[in-house]
Amino acid sequence: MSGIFKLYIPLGISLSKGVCMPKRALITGITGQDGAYLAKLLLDKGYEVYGTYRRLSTPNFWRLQYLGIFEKVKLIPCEMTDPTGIAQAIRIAEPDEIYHLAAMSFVGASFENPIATFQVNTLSTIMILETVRELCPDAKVYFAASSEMFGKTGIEAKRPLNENDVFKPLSPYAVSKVASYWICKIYREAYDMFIVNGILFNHESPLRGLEFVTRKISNEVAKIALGLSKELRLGNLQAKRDWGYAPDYVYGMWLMLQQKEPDDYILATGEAHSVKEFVEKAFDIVGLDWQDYVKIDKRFMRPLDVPCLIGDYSKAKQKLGWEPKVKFDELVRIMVNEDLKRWERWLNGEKFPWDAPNYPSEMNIITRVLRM
Ligand code: NDP
Ligand code: GDR
Repeated sequence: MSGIFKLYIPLGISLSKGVCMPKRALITGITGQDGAYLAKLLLDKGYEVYGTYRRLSTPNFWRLQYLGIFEKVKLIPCEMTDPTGIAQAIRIAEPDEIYHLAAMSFVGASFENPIATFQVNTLSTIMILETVRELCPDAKVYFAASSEMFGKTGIEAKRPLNENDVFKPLSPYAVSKVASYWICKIYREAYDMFIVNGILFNHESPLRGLEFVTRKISNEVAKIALGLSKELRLGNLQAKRDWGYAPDYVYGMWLMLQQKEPDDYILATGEAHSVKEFVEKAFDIVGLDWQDYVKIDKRFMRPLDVPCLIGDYSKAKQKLGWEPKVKFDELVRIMVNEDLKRWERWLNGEKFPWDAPNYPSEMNIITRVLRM
């Protein structure tokens, strides 16, 4: 494998048996928000980028197309519950760096589908580590851990959380990530592998999935402003999150794999804002009063919800030189303005890679919550 006998030099080049070769990265979940931004970053750095996607009856490459990189990445079909597919993807890519991002990433849905959440999120991580150990033990691995793992600690600590705080998860999703986090640490120590846990707080962008609250708000506010919608139905408005900008965070992922020693890092902004604040700011941007449009709907309440999560990114700042560039106000502006532009283009009859017109109304989705 290419990872074994290499001497690493900076950026996207590695020296293999005296020959300069582009570094090879494998991204699981390249069709998601982070996968797409990370692929763009690595291509810009000269990497050869491989990405796994799952076969769907309708292709889901809009983010890669939106960033203009669809033709530049090499795609490998791979379902994250299939060990053969995972081994095959790693064999094909012969990666120097693996970014394991694929996951059932929606916390709310993990209450609906806890078993699938574990199968996809936790078993896939073990399968990847086992395959790397067997085939390319020198490959560096990034695992997408999450602030959601802190759960109840977020309520008890009443301060920004750091890498030494304990995990007290409050969702099946969080437990699936805690299990993966620990398996990553175990493989790192037991087999001396380069494995990093990136404990990332929420990060958003115009490429965020529509079921996540920030994009749900920016998309619906844009539609309301243009007369395409009349209301925005939400759950817990009091929940506070530490929201950053996804392109800043994928840069942090890359930095973590460029260090001499593997370690775990938090990426965050150090500020928390409530869902209500996000809503107010978003409606302000289009000159409307949120109270005229927002309705509370129990279907968007979770059986358990972490009330507040704030991250302390000082270790990443000190060791990686990483800092978030985009903070809350600018993030809301970027997202609302981008969704406004897209709906305006759509009204003008333009076609471009974009998810919103094909997204079903959430009112048509029947969940367990409705039956409780
Ligand atoms: P997304 O939901 O946007 O992307 C998830 C990716 O995983 C998609 O490519 C998706 O494919 C793929 N995937 C899901 N299930 C499977 C499966 N069964 N087999 C193969 N592929 C699958 O998530 P993000 O990009 O926002 O997040 C990336 C990672 O970081 C996730 O692991 C998430 O849990 C974690 N994370 C995210 C944070 C955030 O704020 N964004 C914060 C902390 C952690 P498809 O496109 O087909 O659905
Ligand atoms: P989160 O993000 O659960 O933090 O997970 P999400 O945007 O789904 O929820 C944030 C907070 O908003 C509240 N909320 C609503 N959420 C949604 N989705 N829809 C609503 O209508 C709504 N109303 C209020 C939620 O209850 C919650 O408190 C994200 C994901 O990216 C995870 O993969 C990642 O690990 C964590 O961030 C860090």
